[in-house]
Amino acid sequence: MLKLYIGDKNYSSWSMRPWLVLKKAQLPFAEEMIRLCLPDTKEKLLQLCDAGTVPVLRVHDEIIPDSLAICQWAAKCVPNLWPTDSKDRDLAIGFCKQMQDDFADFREHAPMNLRRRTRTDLPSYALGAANRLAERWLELLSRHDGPFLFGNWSIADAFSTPYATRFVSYGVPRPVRADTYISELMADEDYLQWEMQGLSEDWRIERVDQL
Ligand SMILES: N[C@@H](CCC(=O)N[C@@H](CS)C(=O)NCC(=O)O)C(=O)O
Repeated sequence: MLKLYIGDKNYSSWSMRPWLVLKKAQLPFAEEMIRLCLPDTKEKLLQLCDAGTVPVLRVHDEIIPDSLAICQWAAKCVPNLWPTDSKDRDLAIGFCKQMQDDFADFREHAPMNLRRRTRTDLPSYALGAANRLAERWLELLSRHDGPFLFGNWSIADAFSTPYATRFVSYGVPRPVRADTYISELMADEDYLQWEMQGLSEDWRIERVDQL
């Protein structure tokens, strides 16, 4: 029995990734939301695991924190979640690490907020990070036919999806090919299910909504 603990669907970019991956893997799972930025959020998260963050996957009695670790676990059950070519697989894993660790300036100034639609000018360094990310997408997309980074959909695309929503939410300029990729990610039926549930959350995190 699998249970995925997640944050708010409108705001929790890290939670979206393994949720999409478990859906694509067709692994049945229960989910429980721990709302972020409330006075008791940290206490609840720390009760769940030492990392004190979501997402967390419970597999029987085992607890797996960290979005990439959860996706790696899913790929052990359903290997085609990674590209089949071993070089591509290594590249895809490295790409996911980069999605976690890099582009902090973009993430900070354009936090995931699915219901947000604005044209706020981002500071130049945040725009620079967004441009660098779009370039990385173009580089990978040019190596394969097919709509996704490694041809077929893979965990790398799940890691790109929250960034795709940031480009759209904040009206960040992007090259046409990157825009097509963003549209592809945001037309995905699992993404749309997540988005619909996120949009129906009727509470706000003011600090994020003001950006
Ligand atoms: N590296 C972790 C980061 C997870 C993370 O930062 N999650 C945020 C929610 S989107 C969180 O739990 N924040 C709550 C807090 O830090 O108190 C992962 O990939 O899962």
